[in-house]
Amino acid sequence: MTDFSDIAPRLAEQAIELPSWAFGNSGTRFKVFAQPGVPRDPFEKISDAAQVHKLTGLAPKVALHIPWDKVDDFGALARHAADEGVALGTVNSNTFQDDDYKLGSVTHRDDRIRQKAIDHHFECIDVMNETGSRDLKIWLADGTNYPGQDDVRGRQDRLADSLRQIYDRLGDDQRLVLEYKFFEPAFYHTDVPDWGTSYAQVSALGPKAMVCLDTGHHAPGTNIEFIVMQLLRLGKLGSFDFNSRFYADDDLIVGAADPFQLFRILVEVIRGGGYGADSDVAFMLDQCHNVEDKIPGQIRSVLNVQEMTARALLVDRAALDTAQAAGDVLGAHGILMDAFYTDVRPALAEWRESRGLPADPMRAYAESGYGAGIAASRVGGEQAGWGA
Ligand code: AOS
Ligand code: ZN
Ligand code: ZN
Repeated sequence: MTDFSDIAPRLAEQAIELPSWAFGNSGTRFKVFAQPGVPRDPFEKISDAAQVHKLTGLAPKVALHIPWDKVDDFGALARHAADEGVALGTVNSNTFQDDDYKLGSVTHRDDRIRQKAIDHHFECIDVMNETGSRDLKIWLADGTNYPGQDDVRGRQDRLADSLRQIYDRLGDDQRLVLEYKFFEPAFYHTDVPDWGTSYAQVSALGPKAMVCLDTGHHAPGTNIEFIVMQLLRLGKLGSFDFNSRFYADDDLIVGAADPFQLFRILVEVIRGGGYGADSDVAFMLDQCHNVEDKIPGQIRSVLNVQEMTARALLVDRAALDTAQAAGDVLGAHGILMDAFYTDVRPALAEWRESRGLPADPMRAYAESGYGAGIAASRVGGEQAGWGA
């Protein structure tokens, strides 16, 4: 098997984007549990995200959500991020919270509402121009609840037209990534339900439009690594939203529900050239921490991605190719499983120390006093929620 020392340099190429909304209070439709010290504004969310990067070296960017992270001066927010040692990343649009969007946003039959949704994306691009962000991520809640409720073909055509208008606004170095999700909040049909629909829509737009794959947005049993392989093969995998699902779109800590699935996904990422400094694939988390502490929840998440990345890098590709070519079914399978079952945690702890990082970032955070500090100092104002 490949030796850890051979893959160590490649681990330094890992960069994971944290979602600003992971640091706000969140919950289910039953209850949002408030936590002490939760940020009161986007500046404090960035400061919390920066702790994750400081202790792990893995999370140099923070993704924003507009309007949840709307500030008067995005230049000031970008400077604050730089002061904290991170940068602003993907801008996520939001066309799912206004009453106007009850029956759709960029697919809506009413020209006024559809234009409002398009204008919101123009506003997001204005934000990107100020923050220096590369990616506009579009996730749409558009869909219907009942057969016959609307003409699904007409909606698809309006979606294409709206995306075209948004795409045409992008700068030369900016991209649009279109996320798919098979259900929720609409339960009969969703306008971008699967990778095929996203791929068809972004392919019609041009080279700056890509697919975003959220690991929680598939039916149980879906072979997600196959989709990863196909999108990389087609040159259209723009970004990931990483999280875990047990049942639906659970948004739990990545690698918690099924570490083996995360490993298999990362094997295909590496196989397809999606990993490393010269890849354009953005690795975002899309998670909420409803009952656990948020900053440690994010630290645990990026460490989980790193552990499975290390295991995936350990796959002996030459031996695997040889076994596959020889038709050695169980031999090939065994080579993959040898890498998966390798406990890389001690080697990663040493790797971190060699780079001036704490061997155990979870423990380092607990001992840092940061959590107690924000709980004591952030007492006035309104704490941010999963939304604003
Ligand atoms: C929604 O289910 C999608 O996963 C979105 O990517 C994301 O969770 C949302 O935009 C966060 O608000
Ligand atoms: Zn997502
Ligand atoms: Zn989701």
